[in-house]
Amino acid sequence: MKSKAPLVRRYEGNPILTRDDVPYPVATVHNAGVIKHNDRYIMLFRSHLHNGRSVIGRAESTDGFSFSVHPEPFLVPSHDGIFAEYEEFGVEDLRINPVEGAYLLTYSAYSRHGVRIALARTKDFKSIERVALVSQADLRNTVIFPQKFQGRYARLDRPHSEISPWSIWISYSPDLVHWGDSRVIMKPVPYHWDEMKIGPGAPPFKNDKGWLHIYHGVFGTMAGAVYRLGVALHDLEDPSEVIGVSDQWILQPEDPWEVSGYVPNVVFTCGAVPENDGTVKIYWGGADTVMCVGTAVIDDLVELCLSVSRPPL
Ligand code: BMA
Repeated sequence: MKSKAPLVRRYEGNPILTRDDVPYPVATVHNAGVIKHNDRYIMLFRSHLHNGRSVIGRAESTDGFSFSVHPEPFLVPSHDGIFAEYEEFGVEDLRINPVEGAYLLTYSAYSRHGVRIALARTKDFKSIERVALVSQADLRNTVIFPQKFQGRYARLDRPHSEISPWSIWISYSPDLVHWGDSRVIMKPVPYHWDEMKIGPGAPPFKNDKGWLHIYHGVFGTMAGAVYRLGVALHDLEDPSEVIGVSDQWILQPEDPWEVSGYVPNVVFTCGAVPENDGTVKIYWGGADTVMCVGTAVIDDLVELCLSVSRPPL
């Protein structure tokens, strides 16, 4: 980029949500899915309880910056059937995926068996229906595209492997429950800002050039891992085709509440809200401790994907 202005303009009121805003006892507030629903912003955020396990809370806002938290958690580990077995250690990092008039909630279900993805559905953020566990262990960070492609739903996710740096994969489903036809579409680049691992971030959203996907990438340093955000553009008709992925990060930990906290040097996104004025509000957890927001111009992010692109694989 020629300009030195930051691509993501941090909101001056950051952090926008902390544990002090939560009416029940929690240690952190972070990694929230966010969506605009009936002109209100709904945020489903993760909190560590004081036993170290996580639950999901709900906050609402009229402007996307100032949120108030519902008195009770929105989603806690299930006590019923198969979900109880696989959510025993907590529920984490929920994404809100708008698909066909409903909101599909994808979240990490932790248990003694590992981490896998659970899918739930809501229309109103009041009642919630668990649909299915949609992956085996170990797999995390699942986002679903808002529309079908040739009759199938598509998702991005991030399986774990010891052989390869953790990468972004695509899978397809006829019914949201059974997924397959999986393949890797984006990998970290050695000695790059995201060389250690990458994973899906906010659910992709559409613009005239493609699907914009804001993801996270990790670099290992002598002082531990640094989590940053990057951006990729997927083909409108074929989301497995990455048209462009920026060679540069768009956000890195800089503010004091991003640099230090429960896990230092982390900015991690699970949600972004595109606005009618051509901007997008990007929400991120700072140091796994607080929630922050910033604004970017969508065309600038698209331009970055196309102008300083690197091979996705
Ligand atoms: C990842 C996930 C995220 C977390 C990040 C930084 O592996 O556990 O929930 O924000 O690490 O700690």
